[in-house]
Amino acid sequence: MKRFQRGHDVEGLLSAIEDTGAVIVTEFLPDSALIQLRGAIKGRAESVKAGAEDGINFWEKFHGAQTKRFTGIGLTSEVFFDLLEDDYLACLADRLLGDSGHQYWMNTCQAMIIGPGEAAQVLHRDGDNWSNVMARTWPNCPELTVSLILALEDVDEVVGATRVVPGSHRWTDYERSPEPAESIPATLLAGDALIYNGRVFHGGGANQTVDRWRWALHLSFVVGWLTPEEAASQIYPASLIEHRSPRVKRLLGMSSFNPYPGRGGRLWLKDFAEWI
Ligand SMILES: O=C(O)CCC(=O)C(=O)O
Repeated sequence: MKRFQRGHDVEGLLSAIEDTGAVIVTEFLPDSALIQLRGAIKGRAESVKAGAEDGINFWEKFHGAQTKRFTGIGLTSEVFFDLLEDDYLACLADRLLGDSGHQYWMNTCQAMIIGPGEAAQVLHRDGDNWSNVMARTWPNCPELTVSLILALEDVDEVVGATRVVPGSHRWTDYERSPEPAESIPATLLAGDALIYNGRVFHGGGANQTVDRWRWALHLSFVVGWLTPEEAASQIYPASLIEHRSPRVKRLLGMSSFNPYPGRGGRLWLKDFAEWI
């Protein structure tokens, strides 16, 4: 996987993502923001139990019994909003999800804190959240989603670095499943970010330690004509959002979707009218 310093031209990043499916951006988040975000997430993690509690076996396994996850990151850290406004990430997402006239939602922002002894997550494609679109249009499906994993502390292979199967976004056979040995770890220093498209196989790595947690934050975007994973407009109170930029409002589902200049209908309307 190629590594680029933050600020490297977006064309270079795009061509690496096109080639491999993923790229690492070093020093993605400045130290001051990193310290603030890490503190907020560690504080909240103290009251979160490891494991999914919905009683659905698949999700318990997918999220990991020893792993802590939570969303609503903007309820505890203002850095969340800075990330939504981040010019560099916006530029990349605009290009990757450009088919939707640059209108996309935040898909989800969640802490992914892999605990000691956790097994490797199943390798999967994030685009399979919308598998009907993926399966029916593969291998020519539009880019539906783009994801970022930000290291809040250094992340090495033994603590559970995300594993990526390079080039798997270009496999012609949609049904082909990767062997674990085809994956490589995305090791990150605190503040670095792994950015990957919705078609590449990847998954959280096994945490082989007995006492270290893998501290990371996931942030992803999805095209505006699909339903995001996190119901942001139900999580964030209007008072926290209404004074923010049109971009943040749109990302969090607090304004309409208009496909212009693309084709298609306006969506997420109020009495047939667009709103913001
Ligand atoms: O934790 C990770 O490194 C990846 C997690 C992931 O890909 C997911 O849950 O969709």
